[in-house]
Amino acid sequence: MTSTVHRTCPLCEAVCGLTLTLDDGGHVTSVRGDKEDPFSKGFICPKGASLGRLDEDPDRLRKPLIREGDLWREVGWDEAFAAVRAGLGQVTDRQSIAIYLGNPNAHSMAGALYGAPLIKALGTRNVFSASTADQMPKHVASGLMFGHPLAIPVPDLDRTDHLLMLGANPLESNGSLCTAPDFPGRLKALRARGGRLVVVDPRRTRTAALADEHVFVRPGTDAYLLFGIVHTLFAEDLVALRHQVNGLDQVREAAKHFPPEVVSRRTGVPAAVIVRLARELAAARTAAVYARIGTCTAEFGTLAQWLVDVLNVLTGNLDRPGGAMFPKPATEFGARRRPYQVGRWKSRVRGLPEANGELPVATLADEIETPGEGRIRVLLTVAGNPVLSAPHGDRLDTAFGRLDFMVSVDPYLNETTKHANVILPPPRVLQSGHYDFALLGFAVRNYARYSPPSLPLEGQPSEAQILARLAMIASGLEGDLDAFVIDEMLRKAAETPGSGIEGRDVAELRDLLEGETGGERRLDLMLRLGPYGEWAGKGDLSLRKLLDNPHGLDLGALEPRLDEVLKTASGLIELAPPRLIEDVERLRGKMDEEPPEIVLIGRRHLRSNNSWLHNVGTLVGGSNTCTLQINPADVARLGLAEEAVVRSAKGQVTVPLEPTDSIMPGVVSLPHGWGHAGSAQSVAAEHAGVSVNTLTDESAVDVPSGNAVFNGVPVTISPTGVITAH
Ligand SMILES: Nc1nc2c(c(=O)[nH]1)N[C@H]1C(S)=C(S)[C@@H](COP(=O)(O)OP(=O)(O)OC[C@H]3O[C@@H](n4cnc5c(=O)[nH]c(N)nc54)[C@H](O)[C@@H]3O)O[C@H]1N2
Ligand SMILES: Nc1nc2c(c(=O)[nH]1)N[C@H]1C(S)=C(S)[C@@H](COP(=O)(O)OP(=O)(O)OC[C@H]3O[C@@H](n4cnc5c(=O)[nH]c(N)nc54)[C@H](O)[C@@H]3O)O[C@H]1N2
Ligand code: SF4
Ligand SMILES: [Mo]
Repeated sequence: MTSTVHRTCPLCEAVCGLTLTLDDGGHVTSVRGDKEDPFSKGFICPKGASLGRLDEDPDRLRKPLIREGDLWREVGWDEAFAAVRAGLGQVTDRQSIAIYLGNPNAHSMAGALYGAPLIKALGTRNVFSASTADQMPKHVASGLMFGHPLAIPVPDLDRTDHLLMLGANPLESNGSLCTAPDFPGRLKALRARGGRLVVVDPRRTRTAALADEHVFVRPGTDAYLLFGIVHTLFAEDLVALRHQVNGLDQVREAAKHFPPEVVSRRTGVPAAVIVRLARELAAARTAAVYARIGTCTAEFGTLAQWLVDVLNVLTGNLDRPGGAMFPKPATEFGARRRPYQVGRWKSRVRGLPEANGELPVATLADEIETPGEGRIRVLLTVAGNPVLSAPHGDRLDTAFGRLDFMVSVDPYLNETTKHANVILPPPRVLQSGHYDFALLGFAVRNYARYSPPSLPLEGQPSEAQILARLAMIASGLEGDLDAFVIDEMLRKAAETPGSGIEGRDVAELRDLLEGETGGERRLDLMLRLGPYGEWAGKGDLSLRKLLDNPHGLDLGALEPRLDEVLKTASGLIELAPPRLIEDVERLRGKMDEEPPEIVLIGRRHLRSNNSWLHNVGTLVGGSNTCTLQINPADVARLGLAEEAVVRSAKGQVTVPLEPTDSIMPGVVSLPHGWGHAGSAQSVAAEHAGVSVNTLTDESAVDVPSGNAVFNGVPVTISPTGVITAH
């Protein structure tokens, strides 16, 4: 007997619907794209197709582990949690505890629903996450411009006439901060309907190859390029505002310092091309500018993210169909926030600014190593592998060895979790419910889909239960965390005019919620109170409705909604936030700087996922290997052979070369997430590679956001000196 289940793929931001066949033992016998999913329409990529193999990986932990010296002992859950309680009990100063929340928290219900309560229970400001190795510049720019860090406009991919894309390669990554299953198909459709796609990247990527035009840019210089475009719009009187804004004059003034002929020297983009990019953007019937990781994890990440939306505003494309639009996710509801601020507190050692309640992961090692009050002595990691993914991760590898106590919630024993005293493994993906609380807020169509667990838990706790239990241990409270959260939400909504349940009885409403678990009941509540919810009065969405529609529900094309989204104190778009105008001085200061001879950038491969899919045999090898892409002219100039030594201010690695003219001379690229030598994961150990974050520099950050800088790292390259026999 086989059974068929439908569920959302949790492996990347594209949220594809999958159809899986399971045998009696719960073994996955096939994985296909779900053709009836109205959003992904049957699309699947090699990672999704390997979900069964990943889920059944024999190296996955199934029981908690406690480390005793260098040895690991499998233990029961009660013993594991008792060890956590004892470990956390050692500390009296809450500030000496830290938490790192890794990328998969953005993909799990547990991360979305229990991450915040866990942070609160820990009572520390030492909160770190993948966000400061990723998109924090976008949050800061959006927070300052629109008043909310999650007010992130996405390109209206399916309707735009012109897409200017910088530092993103969705043909490999499947898209980011732009949830769009079958991103490649959507780009092809854009071109097929006569639209134009321009890609700006130091590499001619697969996405660039599909575009109408590819523009090579020197790494780390996108803010200059974007300013050159802004300059041209003003100089040629091409500004076409559609919204009332604050700060137009300041932007015009700031842009005067960045004429195309000047920024051309820094960016390597010819002035005539910059001018043309501006004219094309202005002339397009509708257009969107979209920029991702290549422009975020850079020295001027926040300025670049800001200028992207400055361009969307100046060309009249913000908040209109075909332009850059704000999605309306089903679990959003109108909690009022104070105007956005950044830098409300600073990190202890380097004085780096807080953003979104977090400190930069680039300073985690400082906070563990530097003595004094508030030194981090205890660390919790949830779904993260910062030894491989944080800047200069090698230093964290040493620093983690100095902790008094460490707990990791992770299905693998890996480069980071090997330092833990206790590892708590979440159950299989198929045993977990799935709803994309975070990613549906960036979707190019409004859409919702819930996947209940496909297999029973068989005695172990769900990841939600693990995190809830950790929160209870940390807070010292007893009771049901979900019931507490639900009552709080209901109480607030009952007091809020226009919530749809104003003045109603909390206990009576609580009884109406459906769901097998606290997490499901919280989802039900958020759906009902959301913009399509049965209680908010504009629809009939609830958990029940999603369960009745296992392929997902299309909630329509994006619609203009700036008025609802704007949360600035002025009620206007802040086009020139003072903090960013201040940072423009830093940009100007480096305008005439001589670029290093060679700089390092990153890249992603279709069959990769940051640091953790290398143990699935079908996903490693072939094109997905850890090689240094380098222009053949550099290979010749530097006298290199098959391998080379790459050195930075922080470390060195020896890597095989992949000469290719798809990368600019003077730029080399290494993917991140490798470096599994000696790993307990057998397949990953065979395909170890080296960690690019041996080379990256934690002392360099994007100033306004504290974000890590992974692109534009100065390196030198030399022959290995090994003579190969022929
Ligand atoms: N040089 C360089 N470094 C980079 C980047 C780059 O481009 N260049 N990219 C950065 C970016 S964008 C990001 S997001 C970070 C990502 O870096 P991290 O936040 O460290 O995340 P991952 O590397 O994806 O590691 C995920 C961990 O979560 C575990 N895991 C997987 N699924 C689950 C689950 O369901 N529950 C739990 N509890 N654990 C799970 C895996 O075993 C693994 O240990 O890396 C950053 N690092
Ligand atoms: N297959 C796969 N998919 C993934 C991931 C993965 O590891 N593998 N990771 C997921 C995560 S966590 C994220 S955040 C997203 C990221 O999604 P994307 O942003 O699409 O990430 P990349 O594919 O790394 O594309 C970044 C591009 O930026 C270019 N670049 C580097 N430096 C610069 C620069 O200074 N300027 C410009 N203009 N371009 C530059 C690189 O050459 C690269 O082509 O992908 C997600 N999806
Ligand atoms: S594109 Fe992303 S969501 Fe879709 S199948 Fe692949 S990994 Fe899963
Ligand atoms: Mo990321």
